[in-house]
Amino acid sequence: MADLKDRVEGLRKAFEAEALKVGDAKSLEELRTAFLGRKKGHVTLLFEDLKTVPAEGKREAGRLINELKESVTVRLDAIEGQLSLAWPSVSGTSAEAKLDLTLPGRKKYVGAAHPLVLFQQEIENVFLGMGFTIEEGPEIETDYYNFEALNFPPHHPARDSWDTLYIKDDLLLRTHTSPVQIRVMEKKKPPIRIIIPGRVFRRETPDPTHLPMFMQIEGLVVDEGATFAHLKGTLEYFIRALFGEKIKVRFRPSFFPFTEPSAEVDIECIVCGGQDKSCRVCSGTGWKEILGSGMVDPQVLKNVNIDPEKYSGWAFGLGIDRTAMFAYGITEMRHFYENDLRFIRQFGAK
Ligand code: 2U9
Repeated sequence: MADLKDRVEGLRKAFEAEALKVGDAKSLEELRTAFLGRKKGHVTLLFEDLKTVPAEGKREAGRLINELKESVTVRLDAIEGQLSLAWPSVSGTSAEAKLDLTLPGRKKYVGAAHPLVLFQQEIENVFLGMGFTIEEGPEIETDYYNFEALNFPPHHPARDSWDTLYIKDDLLLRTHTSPVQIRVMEKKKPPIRIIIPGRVFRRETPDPTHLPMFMQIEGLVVDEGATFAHLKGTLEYFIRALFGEKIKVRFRPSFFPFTEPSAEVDIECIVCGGQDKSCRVCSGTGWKEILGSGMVDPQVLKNVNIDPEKYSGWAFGLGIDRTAMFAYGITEMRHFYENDLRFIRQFGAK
């Protein structure tokens, strides 16, 4: 038994000495065979000798040999790992082992914000500068928050123009970010001055200007004495911050179930300047609609227990994708979501 213990120790030392000399796959395999080879490996032969150890020492001897086998295997695998990570030798003989030091290096690109994120931040910064704060909410909503609280009665035909993707009867993908305003008004009392950016979903067949998922930003102000004049002044200020001081702006009457009165906001077509009768962007009208807006319907305030006799509100909404397309002269909305680096790298930081 003492004899076997000495042999195990001797082999361990001999293996360590040999392991330090291994420098390539060939010498590694030679060492593996010398110690673990199926017929004549040193460790394998130790197992043979185990048969001759008297019964009372067998258990201990078996343990020692197994320990040696385990540590030899672990060490051989570690060396193999190191060799596979190592650079191929420049002086190697096989063709693929040689490094071609004349090859140009690979350029490393630094990540950058997505164009839609950059545009969203541009919009957010204008409103943050006017004292608005940013709110967010769930993309999966109930019928109540997406429709009913916003003055769409059940089965009302107005729901048809918000082509909705349902998950089940009472669960849907929000068609606008407006449910977030309802959630905020339920929790906070006026004055409220918030913007809500986020993804929204509609049942659309994709084409160059429509996608079933897009980005929206909406805003809401509720306060004592909030008026349409504040709405108009704020949105004009926003448009001029984004498109320049000189841009022409007009407000047009419109209808939304949740605002009364409502208005859509057009700006002068920056693509043709109103000069091209066949302009693809403004269809020759010279105007491009960029915002919807209006005074919050008193019924919507009642729905969240805000007294419409004391408070009034105004709100607006715009499509981030749509507006970014207009601002950058992009004619295909799908570019934003395909993440082709040739497109993405044209915006912001490179
Ligand atoms: C509450 C009260 C009022 C949000 C508004 C619009 C008008 C609007 C569209 C613009 C383009 C959506 O992305 S788009 O298709 N939005 O025209 N949104 S007023 O009004 C609200 C919202 C919440 C509680």
